[in-house]
Amino acid sequence: MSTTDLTSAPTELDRTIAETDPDVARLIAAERDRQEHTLELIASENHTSPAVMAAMGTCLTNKYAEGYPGKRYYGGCTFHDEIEELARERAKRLFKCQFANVQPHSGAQANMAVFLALLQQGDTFASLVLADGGHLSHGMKLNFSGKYFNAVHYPLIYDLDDPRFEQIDYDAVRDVCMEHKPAMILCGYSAYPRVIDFARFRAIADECGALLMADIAHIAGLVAAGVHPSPFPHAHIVTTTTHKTLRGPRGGLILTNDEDIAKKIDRAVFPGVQGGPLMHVIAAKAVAFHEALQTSFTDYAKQVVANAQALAGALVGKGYRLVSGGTDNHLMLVDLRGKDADLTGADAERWLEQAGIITNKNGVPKDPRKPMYTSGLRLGTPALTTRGLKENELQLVAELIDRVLDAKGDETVCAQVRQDVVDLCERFPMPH
Ligand code: DSN
Repeated sequence: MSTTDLTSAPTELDRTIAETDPDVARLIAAERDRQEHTLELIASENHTSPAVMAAMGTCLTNKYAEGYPGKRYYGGCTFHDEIEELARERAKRLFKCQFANVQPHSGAQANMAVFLALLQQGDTFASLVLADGGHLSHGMKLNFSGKYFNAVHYPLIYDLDDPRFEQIDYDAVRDVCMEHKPAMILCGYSAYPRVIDFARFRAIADECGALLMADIAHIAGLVAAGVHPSPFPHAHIVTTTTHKTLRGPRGGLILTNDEDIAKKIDRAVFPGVQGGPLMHVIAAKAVAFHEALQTSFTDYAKQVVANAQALAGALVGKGYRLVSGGTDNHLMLVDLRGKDADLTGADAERWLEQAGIITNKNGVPKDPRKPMYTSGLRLGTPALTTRGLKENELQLVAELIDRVLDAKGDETVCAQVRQDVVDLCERFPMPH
């Protein structure tokens, strides 16, 4: 296939939408082509199964179901009760915990509900220095978490001579928490490539009298498959998204083993921060949890990590510096300055996109550049692993990335790599 002819056959759904709205149908088809013919390396993205996607496009979107199973504010919720109950039961089985709220529309809304449920306005909480891999909802000044609560931050290890360079500084976590006595300690990150020691966080939380919240949005699929240690029984409260390594629909989820916390969370999600639940998305979550409970999902999660290690090893072999030296999970953070002092994450992201390799610029610890430029590039393997790529192909992907960056985005080189990307995509199609 030529790179100028990237069209795939219209689906039944395309035809249905096109009958009413050809403009939107054309854009959806174009986006599907884009996804089919590019390599998705954004660590927080994935390709859901056709069953998950189909569940979202159903009549369930027509219904208001404010409340919870058996306690709704609208009639006609019989099947919605069963669907939500199924989703809750499967989530509990998947993460081996006692309580689940499947209604949060997103990870940020799940986090907002936790703050509302467990903290008072102005309370102090501790989280990782945001520029070192945290998330907006972990205390960024413009976010609710930074506006209405007092965020204090713990650092990574920045001493080059320390073998744990750029890993969480647990001694400093303890120092920060003993000094500020936060009501809650937050762990779990958006760009942290190493295993999180939840037991150690819990010991610190107990010592300073804080609750421990784990936001496992990125690693949820790895946790569900037992490929990353579980935050349970250590965390009092766990939040996650459902669409990253967990490979479900775009959404959020809150888990706990504590009945009292569970009651507060239910009230905080509804009516605290949300109205009607997105029942079509909750059905898709149920389908995704069912998929994640299968042995094949464990194999998938193991391969995600093996692929990340293959990609990381190949990049290091080509002279790239990875934050913390490597990865234990699905993602890595490339410090581009190790290869070329002038190279920014913004340039790398743009050039790679021209070659059909989709990534995102990301700050590295102590990054002197602004977030719109950055010195880093975040890469993850969940989506490529879903397509069936394995270690050998990830080494090839490292080669393609290096060709583009080494040529500083030269158009001819990008066009050649683009063709190799399309060939790879054709060999490893997206789930249909
Ligand atoms: N925006 C997500 C990410 O890309 O990591 C975090 O929510």
